[in-house]
Amino acid sequence: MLKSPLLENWEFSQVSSEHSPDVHESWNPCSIPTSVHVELKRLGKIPDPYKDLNEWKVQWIQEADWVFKTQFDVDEAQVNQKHVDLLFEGLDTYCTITLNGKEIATTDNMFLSHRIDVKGMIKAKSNQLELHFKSPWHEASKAEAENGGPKPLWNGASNRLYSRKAQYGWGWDWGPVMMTVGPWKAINLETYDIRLDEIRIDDSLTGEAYDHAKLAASFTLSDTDAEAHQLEITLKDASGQTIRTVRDHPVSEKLRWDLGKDVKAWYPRGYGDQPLYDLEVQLKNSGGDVLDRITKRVAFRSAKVIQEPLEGQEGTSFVFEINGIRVFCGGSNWIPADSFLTEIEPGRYRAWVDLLIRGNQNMLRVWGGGVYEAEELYDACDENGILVWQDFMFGCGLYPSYPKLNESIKLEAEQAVRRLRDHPSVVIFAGNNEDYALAESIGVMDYKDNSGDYMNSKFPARHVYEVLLPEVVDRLSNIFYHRSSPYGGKDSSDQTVGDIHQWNVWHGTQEPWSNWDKLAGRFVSEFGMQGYPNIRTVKEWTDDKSQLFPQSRISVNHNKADGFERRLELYLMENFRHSFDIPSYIYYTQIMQSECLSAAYRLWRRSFKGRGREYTAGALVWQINDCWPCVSWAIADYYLRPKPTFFTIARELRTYTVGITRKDVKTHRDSSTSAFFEIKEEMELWACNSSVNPIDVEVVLETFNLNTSQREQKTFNAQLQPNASTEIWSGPVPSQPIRTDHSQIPEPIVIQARLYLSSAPDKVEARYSSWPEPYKYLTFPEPGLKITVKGDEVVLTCEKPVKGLVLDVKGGGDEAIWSDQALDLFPGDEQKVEAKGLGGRDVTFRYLGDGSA
Ligand code: BMA
Repeated sequence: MLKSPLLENWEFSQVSSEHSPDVHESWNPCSIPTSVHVELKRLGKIPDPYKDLNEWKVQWIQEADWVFKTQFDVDEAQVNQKHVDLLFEGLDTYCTITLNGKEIATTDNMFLSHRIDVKGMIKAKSNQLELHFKSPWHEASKAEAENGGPKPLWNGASNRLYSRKAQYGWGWDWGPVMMTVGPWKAINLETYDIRLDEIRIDDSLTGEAYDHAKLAASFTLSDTDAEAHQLEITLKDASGQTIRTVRDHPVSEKLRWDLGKDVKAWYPRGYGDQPLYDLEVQLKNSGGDVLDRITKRVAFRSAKVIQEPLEGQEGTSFVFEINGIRVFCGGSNWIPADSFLTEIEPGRYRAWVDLLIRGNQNMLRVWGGGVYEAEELYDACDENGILVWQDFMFGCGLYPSYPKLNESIKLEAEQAVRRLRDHPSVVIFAGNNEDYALAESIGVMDYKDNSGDYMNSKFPARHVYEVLLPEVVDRLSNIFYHRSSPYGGKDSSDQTVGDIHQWNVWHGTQEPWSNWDKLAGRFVSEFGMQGYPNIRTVKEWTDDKSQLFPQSRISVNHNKADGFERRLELYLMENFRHSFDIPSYIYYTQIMQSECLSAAYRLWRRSFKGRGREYTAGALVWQINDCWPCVSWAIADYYLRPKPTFFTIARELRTYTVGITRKDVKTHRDSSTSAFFEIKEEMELWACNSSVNPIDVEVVLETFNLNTSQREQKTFNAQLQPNASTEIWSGPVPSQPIRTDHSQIPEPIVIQARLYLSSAPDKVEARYSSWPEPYKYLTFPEPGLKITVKGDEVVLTCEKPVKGLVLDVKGGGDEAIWSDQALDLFPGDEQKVEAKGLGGRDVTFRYLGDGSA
């Protein structure tokens, strides 16, 4: 088979259309994959859409028609092959394709690839290929008008529900309205006599230790008369060593290999290695000539979602079990890494996965309002043991369901499942994002209707999520299917069954984050809090210094969330004394986000208590990334700059952690009185161990009174149970007096817990400081903070506790890569932070109560 990419020598132009009849064509060169905005920006014809208010200057692009065209020659030998195909890997979105003046296809689904038979139409010289893209906005509106009209949704405009195009392009509560147009993936000319069309690989791990491997594979060719062909199939390990091989395997026969212990199991990170194998398949004719070859990556793992009754609590678990190990999934939600997908350079997905790894995360949810992602992302997850939760591409809407659309969705799902099923990282498919939640919110979800016949119901897309998609997933893969995220129980917000999106912090009832434990679910696949990005990122979105304040028109345009000022202020005012200059606002929103999100991971991981007690088995923050420079819930910004919360979450996801909660307990003298009572401040101490072995530890608990500098210490020896949390102690906060009326102010006591492994008693393995909250009441003493820079290392000590220390390179020079941020310091507990690239430069810093607020 010969593959010729057709990526160079393209030209594009706007062309006249029904909606813009007077356009003068102006052809400009480009190469593909690309999109119109990207090219116009490159040509200097539009300003950078990410800057200032420019987003609004480029909205006309999506309402215009565009043509991309190229001319190419083909080898005579290729023209004469039995098959001549054009393979379009992705066209965004409404495209009429003409070859040498003849229409060969029209497309309306950006998630599909198209193989078009052009035998007899391709010439050796001067072929003309033209892609005429119609305005996505107008086409979506047309489909909407013809098929049922506007339907309810959250985010964007209603015509998006009728368009199989990445939904976030319509604008989201973190993203600009940027509806791209163009060939967003490669185009190839493929010529061949016969070709391997599909390889289905099913592997399994059995045995008590999940160490007995089997592999089965079946093969489909492009032509049915395959009798005269055989396959040579070889399984190799990463070093190229052959594990099994067969020379003349008949195409129509299923390959079955009992591999026993000859291959090793793939584990999520933290639980074992990620051995990857290659299955090389060569298609040969009877003379032994190789006609086609495909190499598929294979890994061996068992992946299940366990939903079982739980000890002492209602409902059922929702826990991922990989090779028999039940894994607490601490991870993130993923949105597309750019509004312009074709601008994501090779390596960028890997850089994101590297960040997940630095953050000790083990799961990524590819959210349904974006795209089935690039191979590089899944490959990096495979290689690093990051589990992937994959949504189908529907989000926050009451989607229509009609035969023409469903046909396209079916093809899309088949292609997506075929592509993604070979990735060991992919462990779940979910039908959509929040479409049941939306249907419930408008009263159209009827859980009593299980007829299977939903096309004419008030929630017609149930047909897609409950009939169409599960059939495709089941037929084409062994991957678990979940109807939606969230889904399960009496409704999609049921805290005892399935997964939930916990948005009652920030959205909803706007709870304080101290309530995360009560807000838990069996698996929390979304929750979040906004925080500003790094100052460098803020400065990227405008050159106008006069706009660098949080309430400026340009700052506001770079935060797309409804009511964000009110919500940020609610959480800031309730907790911090703060000011509004941009550096302070960055610092305080970041610390607020960090406090809020790290508390969720801490409290929910505590609820992963061992087999049969996996009360919460996952926490995926909304969201790891951004698609442009902005203020959002992201824990790292568009430029991959981690926000402080990235580090505090990372601390909560280490193999060993320690946690504290504290609360006032009020007891009245008897039931007749309101005035006579006692308030005791009680605390609880626990530790977590995600390794599969029990571990002996020592936990040192130390208190420090910020007023008196009085200290007290307690030591606990404990064995942490494997892969679960272990309660260590509960009791009154040491040295906190009992109060008998509300005018008595509790002593400002900071409690620090340090965890040491008994096998390494000199190294602090985990630490956590519990401060009296809310912080707004505290008068922070001068802490005697000492910061010593030694090359790429920063050594931190203090005389009194420090809260929320954020470091940066002094003078705003090139940033360093920090190993930790948002640090809490405690006297006598020196901390060292690595700062790659700091190279001995001075650092600036902020902490709570540092006098700069
Ligand atoms: C969730 C997501 C997104 C949204 C986020 C923040 O519901 O699924 O739709 O961006 O909330 O509002």
